[in-house]
Amino acid sequence: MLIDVFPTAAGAEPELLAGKTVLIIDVLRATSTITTALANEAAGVLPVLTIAEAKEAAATFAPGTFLLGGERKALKIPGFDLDNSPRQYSKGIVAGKTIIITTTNGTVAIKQALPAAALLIASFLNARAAAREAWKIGTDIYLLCAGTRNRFSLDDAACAGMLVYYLQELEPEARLGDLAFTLRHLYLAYQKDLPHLISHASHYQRLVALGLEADIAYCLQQNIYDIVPRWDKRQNLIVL
Ligand code: 3SL
Ligand code: MG
Repeated sequence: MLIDVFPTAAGAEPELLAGKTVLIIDVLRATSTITTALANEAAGVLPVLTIAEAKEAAATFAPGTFLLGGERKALKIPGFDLDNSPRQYSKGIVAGKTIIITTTNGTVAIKQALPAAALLIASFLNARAAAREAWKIGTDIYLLCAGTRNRFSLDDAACAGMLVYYLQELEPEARLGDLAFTLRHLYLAYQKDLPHLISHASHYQRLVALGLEADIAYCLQQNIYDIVPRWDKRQNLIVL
């Protein structure tokens, strides 16, 4: 089994992901938000690339059955119901609803990986469960970091390192690609204080500047959910 990491959504060729298991990582904040929405009993999550596409998709749902969520420049999109703060996706708000979501990096990474044989959503919130689920499938595993605007993002990379560590515990003979090897060591060096490592991330600092420290604290919790959202080709949705 090969385990490797792509540092940005744009860096992963969809043809390479075809037939593989892909774990999508956008710690701050899209994959943390999607995981939280489904943990809180959302019916499903529909990722789209543009605001226009989100509105078009919304028009196909009955009123009261969906919510529009996501961000541009980390802020709520005018006319949408929710922004990209996982703390907004509480059970009382999302239970039973389909979430149509568009974000700057996370939903781009998800779309990039649609040719994968299995597409799973990972974050610190569900890292152990996500690693176990990916490993059980038994194919090569690619960890696709969303990155920030086509650049390496330390928050996603730290989570990828943790996932590689968990995967290698499950499959000690796994072959690690160069970045998987490197990020596993990064994780091991900082595992006792990941928030300190991630505080150097430019996106972390941007969220702090917007007063979103509570979102960061929420997203950096480890293994609080034992669920793994996955793309369901038949339903065209992310579900549990
Ligand atoms: O990267 C993304 O897609 C977003 O999650 C970024 S933000 O934290 O909402 O700005
Ligand atoms: Mg991000």
